[in-house]
Amino acid sequence: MSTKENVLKVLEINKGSTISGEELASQLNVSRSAIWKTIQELRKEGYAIDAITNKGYCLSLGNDVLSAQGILPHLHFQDISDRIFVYKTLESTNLTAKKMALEGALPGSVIIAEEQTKGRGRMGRSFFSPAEGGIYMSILLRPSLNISKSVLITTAASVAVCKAIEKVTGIRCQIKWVNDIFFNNKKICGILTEAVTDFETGHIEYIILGIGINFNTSNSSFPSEIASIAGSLLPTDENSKSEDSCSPSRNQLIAEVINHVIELNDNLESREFLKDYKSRSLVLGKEIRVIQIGDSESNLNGNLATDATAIDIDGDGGLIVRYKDGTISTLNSGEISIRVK
Ligand code: BTX
Repeated sequence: MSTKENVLKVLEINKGSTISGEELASQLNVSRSAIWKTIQELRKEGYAIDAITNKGYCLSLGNDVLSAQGILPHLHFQDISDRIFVYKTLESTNLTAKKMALEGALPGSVIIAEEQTKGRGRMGRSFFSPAEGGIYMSILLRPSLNISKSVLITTAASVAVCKAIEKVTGIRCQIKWVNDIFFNNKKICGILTEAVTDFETGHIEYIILGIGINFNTSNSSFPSEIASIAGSLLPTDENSKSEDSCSPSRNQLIAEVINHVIELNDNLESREFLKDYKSRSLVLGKEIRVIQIGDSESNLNGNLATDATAIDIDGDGGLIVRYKDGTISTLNSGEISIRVK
């Protein structure tokens, strides 16, 4: 680890309290002037570090610059502590995760960006990923079950994200089958699960779980085409952005998402989480419109749409629906979208 990473690590562990330059220097075995220079560098990168006369340095509790060092104190799985990679800007964390997987990255690696320039959604759609206020992360997982059950991975991830959000903010979110998380009837998070396949054997080597959360994205920043559907967990408007020391941090939420995803992924077969999934469902018991993307018998923006009632979630995370003619069917495919009427 570089001196900068080490200084940040100690400041994060002592976040909110003061540590003297002398103590930092002796703990890290570097000179006091090296500490001073490092603090200046960190400040330039946006870290809110106070220097208190005769006491030393203090990383403000309201500091929310994303960093591995800020995530680690909240992480339960310290064996992956050297697999957390944080970037300022990426095209897409899923894309970088895929490249890293092909280059031999280990399972449990997490790729995080402050901003994405080509954030991806399902079926070629895009995910708006501005700098400041968002969380864009991809977790590399080894599939623990047959890929035909892949809906289950997304289902478990939705529950993991909801539990993490509830732990860190106290907010109880709902899930719209299969991969959208809602708060106050607005979409605050999307999940994109992709697979990396071995070309020769055709085996799935990795699952890339991409998670995008509008954490404290300002509501006014959403582009007009999504302004009516997108929302933010803890919205701030530009004038009221504060360094409130009590507000939860993105680093904390990222760590809790990782904790819950790994825990649930290790216990997928038990399907215990499906109870939680159902209790958070935004669609069960509701009239919905089932949209088959890209079907030629189109009647909704080039897609086939049928009205149905959402009646249950099956053991593999599929959505059981009853069509108007009484036919019952289970939706599993990623090529299907639903709208709550
Ligand atoms: P999705 O296809 O279900 O949702 C994308 C749709 O959601 C868009 O067409 C638009 O209508 C709406 N939308 C776009 N941006 C936002 C936003 N910021 N908030 C709310 N609604 C929005 C969902 O796909 C999966 C998204 C996964 C995003 C993560 S971020 C980290 C990782 N890297 C990456 O490139 N994608 C994933």
